[in-house]
Amino acid sequence: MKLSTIPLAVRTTCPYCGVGCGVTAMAQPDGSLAIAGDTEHEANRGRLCVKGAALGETLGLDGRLLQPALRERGQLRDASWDEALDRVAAGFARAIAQHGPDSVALYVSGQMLTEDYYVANKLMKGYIGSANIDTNSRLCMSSSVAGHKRAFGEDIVPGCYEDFELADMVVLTGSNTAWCHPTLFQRLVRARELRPQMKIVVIDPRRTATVELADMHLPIKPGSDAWLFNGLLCHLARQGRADRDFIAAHTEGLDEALAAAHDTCGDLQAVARACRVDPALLLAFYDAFAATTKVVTAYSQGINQSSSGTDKVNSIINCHLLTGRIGKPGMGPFSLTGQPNAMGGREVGGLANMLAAHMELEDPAQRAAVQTFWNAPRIAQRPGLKAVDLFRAVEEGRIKALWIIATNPVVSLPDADQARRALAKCDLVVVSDIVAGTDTNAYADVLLPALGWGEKDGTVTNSERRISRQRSFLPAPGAARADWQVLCDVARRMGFGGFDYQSVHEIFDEHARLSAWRNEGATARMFRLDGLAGMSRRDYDELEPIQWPVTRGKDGKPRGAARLFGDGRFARPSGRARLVPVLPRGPANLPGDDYPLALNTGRVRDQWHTMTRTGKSPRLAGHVPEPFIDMHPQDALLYGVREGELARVTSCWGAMVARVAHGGGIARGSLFVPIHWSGQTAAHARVGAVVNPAVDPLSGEPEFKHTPVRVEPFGVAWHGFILSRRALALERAANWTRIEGASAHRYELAGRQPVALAPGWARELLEAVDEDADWLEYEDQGAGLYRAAHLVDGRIEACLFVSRLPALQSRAWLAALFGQERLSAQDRADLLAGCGRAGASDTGPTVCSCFGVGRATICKAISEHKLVDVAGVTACVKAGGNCGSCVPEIRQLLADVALAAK
Ligand SMILES: Nc1nc2c(c(=O)[nH]1)N[C@H]1C(S)=C(S)[C@@H](COP(=O)(O)OP(=O)(O)OC[C@H]3O[C@@H](n4cnc5c(=O)[nH]c(N)nc54)[C@H](O)[C@@H]3O)O[C@H]1N2
Ligand SMILES: Nc1nc2c(c(=O)[nH]1)N[C@H]1C(S)=C(S)[C@@H](COP(=O)(O)OP(=O)(O)OC[C@H]3O[C@@H](n4cnc5c(=O)[nH]c(N)nc54)[C@H](O)[C@@H]3O)O[C@H]1N2
Ligand code: SF4
Ligand SMILES: [Mo]
Repeated sequence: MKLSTIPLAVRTTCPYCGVGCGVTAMAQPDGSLAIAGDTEHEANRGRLCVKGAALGETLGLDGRLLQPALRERGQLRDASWDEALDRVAAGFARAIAQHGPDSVALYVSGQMLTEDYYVANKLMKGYIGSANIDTNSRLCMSSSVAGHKRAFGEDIVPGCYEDFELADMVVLTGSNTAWCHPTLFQRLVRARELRPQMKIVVIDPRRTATVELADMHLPIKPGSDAWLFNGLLCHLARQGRADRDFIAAHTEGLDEALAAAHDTCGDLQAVARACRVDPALLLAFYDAFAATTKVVTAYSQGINQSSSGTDKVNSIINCHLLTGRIGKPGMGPFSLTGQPNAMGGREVGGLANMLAAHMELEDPAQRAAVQTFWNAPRIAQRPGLKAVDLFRAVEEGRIKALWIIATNPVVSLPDADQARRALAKCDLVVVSDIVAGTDTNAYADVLLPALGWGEKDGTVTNSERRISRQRSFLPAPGAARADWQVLCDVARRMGFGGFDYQSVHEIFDEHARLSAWRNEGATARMFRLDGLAGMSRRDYDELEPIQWPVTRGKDGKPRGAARLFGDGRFARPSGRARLVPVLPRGPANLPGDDYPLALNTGRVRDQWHTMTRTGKSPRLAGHVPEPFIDMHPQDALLYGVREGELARVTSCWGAMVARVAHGGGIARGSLFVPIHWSGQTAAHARVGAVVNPAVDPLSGEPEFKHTPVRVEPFGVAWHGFILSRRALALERAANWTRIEGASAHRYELAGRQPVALAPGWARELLEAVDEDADWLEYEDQGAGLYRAAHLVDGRIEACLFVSRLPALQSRAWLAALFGQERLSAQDRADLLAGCGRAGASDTGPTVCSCFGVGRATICKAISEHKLVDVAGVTACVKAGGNCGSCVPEIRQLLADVALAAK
């Protein structure tokens, strides 16, 4: 890519997780781009995790959607913006005219910038007059939103990242922080190095990478958090830890909450049974929590993604309210947000049950306030459909036109095959994305190319309420345009005024002014950006990261706030926080005879969601090169599946296929499958199809962490892999998965037909039809071995290795051949022999992605040099010396090697 036109160094914000790290992008003399952590950004102070560090590798234009496209007679064809926008505006207008405003919907994303989000919400709620705009934050943060509103009266995270460093105990529940919020986790680990008395507790049914660095792990039964925290509430009360003054002055509902907790969780033994943990361990945790004033309880999807997610959130907040441990340095409940702008979306009211600027859709005065401010022709009168219901309404034909922006619901929704059915039936599906090939795009009638990270411009808000600028430093590729511009264009074509913005600065200013609009008196909202209203374009462009609420200091400069509620004032009409009575309940669907196991789903360290961006980086591909089904070895034995072989996971809703793995620290009775693979990267590994669509009754957040399933062998006659410079269509393989290597696509595949039966099949598979090409082939039918390579002008184009067993040759030395312009005679012989020369041995899956160090290299160094700690490993092979994300895995390897040596 030509980067010579970009300014020298631009300070921006990472587009991945909610930590919201500051990034500096620098053009290099060779035209490439160097990415570094912004040392002045408070969130990360110069650190980046490996996903952030690899951003430069994901910006190439291959695979990008560069031109609008329209579907005609089943085929997509390129179109002009005019044509595409007309089609969208006319389609929406027609549906509204014929079936009313609730017959159209927007499904948007926490990866949009605040300015994009603001415009989308304004269009739908204020001008179309329906609240049928929901977002993938429904799948992510909505239980926290609902919990915050019940307890505090407003969706507010009280604390900040510094609290993690100031605390004496940090409880991480339902959060694999080491992998999902890596730089924050590194801050925490460093703080503990400085103050070893500080304790880290992890509550997670799995022994995750986060657990490797924890002082205590409670491997609770999936879904049992509310029992645990209700039990803690009782324990704290019994131990006299209730802060009487704080409770009397600043809370309500204590008696009801305590009564509910006592009724259900008054007995420690009973709680230990409900949570399936050792009572002594539980008591040790309770005692430590009781004895420590400075406690942060941070939580993420193990809490939110549950049919009782909102109650789980409140059971945590209750413990902090009882002890008055909130709003002060080093303490408080802390919801870790997932996406880069999960927070910003909530500020503008992007969810179907919110309005804008933290105003309430169901409050007539606030509705009128927003309508007046927007000068809008109408305003949505009631909450719209939440994501899962929205897609049901689409399938039932109640939604006629749907516009999806910056999310990939065919992969990420629960019961994801339902999402497919819904989109297939919908009259008009519009998709705005940055890449051309996604599972969702396949259902688009109109495809709109969006600007991506580095090209788009605006603001995002991270988990600690810190607003940061994402700045553009790359030219717009092809015909791609910013999402806000496209939304405004459609709004104008639908005849709406109020969308004549010239820049993101104007939108932000309107958003800031709205936050202060009629915001006074007893019901004043705490979310306010008064201090940022009226900024000049230049001030906006130069905006330094700042935490809301933002007021103006005496010097006239914007002043942020690190913490809220420190004065004991909450956003409820009484000014008091509410302890919510919680009656714990288990997952909606429980395992039974047909589906005896519980499926848990989540993330791996180096991939982001559906891999449309991280999937482009070879550096990130090596850590987990394939989808997997992690399960306990005894369960594998029981259900007749074997490590390394393929298995199928089936639920009432759908099925998926991946390779069985052990070692993910999973208890008996559960499976863990990563969420990242889609129809673009695997034949059958889209786990969303298996996930049950049960949701929390208040928040509507799906129960992604718990679906009853069964597992069985996926029988195949052979296993194989392909390295190919060209992307291949592998429809004929029974199963395949794909990742990107440095010079070749890498496919793992498996087939049902015996290889020998179909002569010429391999040439077809590799698309090696060129008669002039070299075709090397080796076959041993008795042993079930087959190898082939396709060369053009001495350069390797593709190769295929097949065996009856899943353990095939190392891909590392083969991949190296793709870096060569010509293969030597020795290379050709090696290809047929199926092994590289000595010294080119496989280093195994990547552990340290920053320095590309494999597992085998680390294990060898540990045993040869008798290494005993991570520092020793780093000194010897560099692994762990940069972002630190792999430190937990290095610790695990140190333990494994020590165990093996005994
Ligand atoms: N590498 C990477 N990082 C990411 C993302 C990514 O795609 N890749 N995505 C970002 C986004 S949008 C989000 S929302 C966050 C998610 O961040 P996390 O929530 O930390 O990640 P998950 O892997 O979804 O799930 C967290 C843990 O919850 C545990 N869990 C399951 N059931 C229960 C339960 O009943 N109780 C408890 N206590 N724990 C349970 C799971 O075993 C899992 O380890 O990550 C963000 N960061
Ligand atoms: N089974 C299971 N499913 C889950 C979860 C789970 O834990 N388990 N977690 C859920 C959670 S927490 C989340 S957040 C979701 C995430 O799920 P999705 O939001 O569906 O996943 P992404 O891959 O991030 O999708 C973002 C899409 O937007 C595109 N894109 C990127 N930047 C831009 C832009 O600037 N403009 C536009 N228009 N498009 C852009 C990307 O190419 C991509 O196609 O998944 C949810 N689904
Ligand atoms: S921790 Fe999150 S925000 Fe920071 S670099 Fe990594 S993915 Fe980006
Ligand atoms: Mo998320």
